[in-house]
Amino acid sequence: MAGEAGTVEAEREHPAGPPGPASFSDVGRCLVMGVVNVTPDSFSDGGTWFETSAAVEHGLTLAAEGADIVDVGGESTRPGADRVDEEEELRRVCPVVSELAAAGLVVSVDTMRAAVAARALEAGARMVNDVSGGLADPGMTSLVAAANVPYVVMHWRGYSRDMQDYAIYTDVVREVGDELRQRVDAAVAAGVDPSMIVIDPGIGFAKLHRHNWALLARLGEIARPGGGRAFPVLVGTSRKSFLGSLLTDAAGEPRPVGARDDATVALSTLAAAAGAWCVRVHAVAPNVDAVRVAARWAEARTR
Ligand code: PMM
Repeated sequence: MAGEAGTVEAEREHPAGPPGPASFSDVGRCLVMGVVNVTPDSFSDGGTWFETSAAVEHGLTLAAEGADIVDVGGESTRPGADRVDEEEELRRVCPVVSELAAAGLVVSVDTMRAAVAARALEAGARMVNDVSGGLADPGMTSLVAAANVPYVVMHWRGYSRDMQDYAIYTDVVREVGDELRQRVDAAVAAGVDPSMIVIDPGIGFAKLHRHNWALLARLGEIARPGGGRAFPVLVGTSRKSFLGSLLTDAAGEPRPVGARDDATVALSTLAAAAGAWCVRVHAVAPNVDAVRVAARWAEARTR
């Protein structure tokens, strides 16, 4: 799924270089996106990076650990979360994007709002990560089309408050693929260049644990939603609750959020070996090791 033009380093030196996802990925391996949640209430790290200075510091640390992209978000999407208003989301996100972009990092903005995406792009973000795949804001796809930046289209069925009510599937891989196809078609109809689209099965978003596992086991099919052309795939499993439920202790208690990074690393290795374009993670350093191992393993397999 890797592309042909440029490296992330080259992109940092030549910010006007080729803007598509292919231009980020000629590092010969799956990319690693580090998470910077500027929120008080994310499930994984809520509150830790809520102050602008702490969030900037954290983004710089993730880049120093090898993150290819840092993903800055100001709205928690944990199951049950209420929406944050637009002004507050802008207040959280823009200064952090601005400082990280000025420091030369490749920054993506994790938002469902076109206005936030627009301001973040003005502040230097180079990619839009929309967990709603264009469903939450009808202005998002035309904004992305005009900006001509990489656009992550995630599978989504509703806002976090009640999304788990929609975790109903007969054949989850086929249905997620068909719904992603619809979102991709809508984005292209709005003018988004297909080569700018990255797709994401939306692990944990309107999914039961067994749905997450089915999707992860069949990433190759997800890459070709609806059986059509292949898109780069981004996978976000980091610290999510299906890992906690898998790794119960002797008393049957789920593994706490802060102790799920080793399992995340295992999944990053598997996802990279399956051809994922990028993994979105909180603990960058061990996941960079994982995708490097997967790349070397894949290389040995082809010899
Ligand atoms: N997961 C979260 C937030 N944003 N974006 C994409 N593209 N894919 C994901 O799986 C995803 C995301 C939730 O995790 P967090 O609250 O720890 O950031």
